[in-house]
Amino acid sequence: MGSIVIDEKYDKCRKMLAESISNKRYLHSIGVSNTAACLAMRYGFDSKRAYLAGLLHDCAKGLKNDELIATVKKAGMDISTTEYDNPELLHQKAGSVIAREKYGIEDEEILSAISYHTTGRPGMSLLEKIIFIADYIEPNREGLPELDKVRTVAFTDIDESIMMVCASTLDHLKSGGMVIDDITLETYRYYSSIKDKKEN
Ligand code: DGI
Ligand code: FE
Ligand code: FE
Repeated sequence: MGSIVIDEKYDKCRKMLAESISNKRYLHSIGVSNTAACLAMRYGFDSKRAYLAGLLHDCAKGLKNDELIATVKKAGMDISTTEYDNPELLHQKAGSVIAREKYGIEDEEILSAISYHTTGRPGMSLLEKIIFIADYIEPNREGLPELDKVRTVAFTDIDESIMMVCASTLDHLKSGGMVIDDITLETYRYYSSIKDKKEN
């Protein structure tokens, strides 16, 4: 249902996903997958791989906090103090573990795009950028700051759109008194400096 990619492999992933996250989250994932496929066409990346990364980016959203921690720990990945205190952040790392183990994804670029879709990171790969942005601009998103502008800029200058998303995430975290992860701040600084360099 709701797919621009027809392939048995994707049917199976969609079915498994629909059974493990809420319907709202599933529709968001379909939105991200289709948006990621379009951004891939624009920037020269394989659309089907982008589609799959978008589809699975939030596959760990159905897990409770203790399950997120256990999943990431079991895979031998590090958990920072900030992540322990805000386990919601761990759905990116746990998502890559589940995509590999449950969905059988072996494509390391896809797994990495899932791993960094919430915080981003400095020097993201093209697919990481595509998923980071698609997550923010997909058609079902509502009420985020400057959404229409970010949607336009995403298709003209993806780095600038990342800087805009990072800035609005930081504002949101600050106004809600939430802990800002170092990597969230580093991503913002990195993409702001790219913008500054382009302007000078
Ligand atoms: O999973 P989604 O809702 O589709 O979107 P996402 O993966 O970008 O997660 C968004 C949430 O992540 C949002 O509630 C803010 C939170 N977040 C992002 N960066 C940070 C953060 N939360 C904390 N505490 N610290 C961060 O640096
Ligand atoms: Fe997410
Ligand atoms: Fe998402």
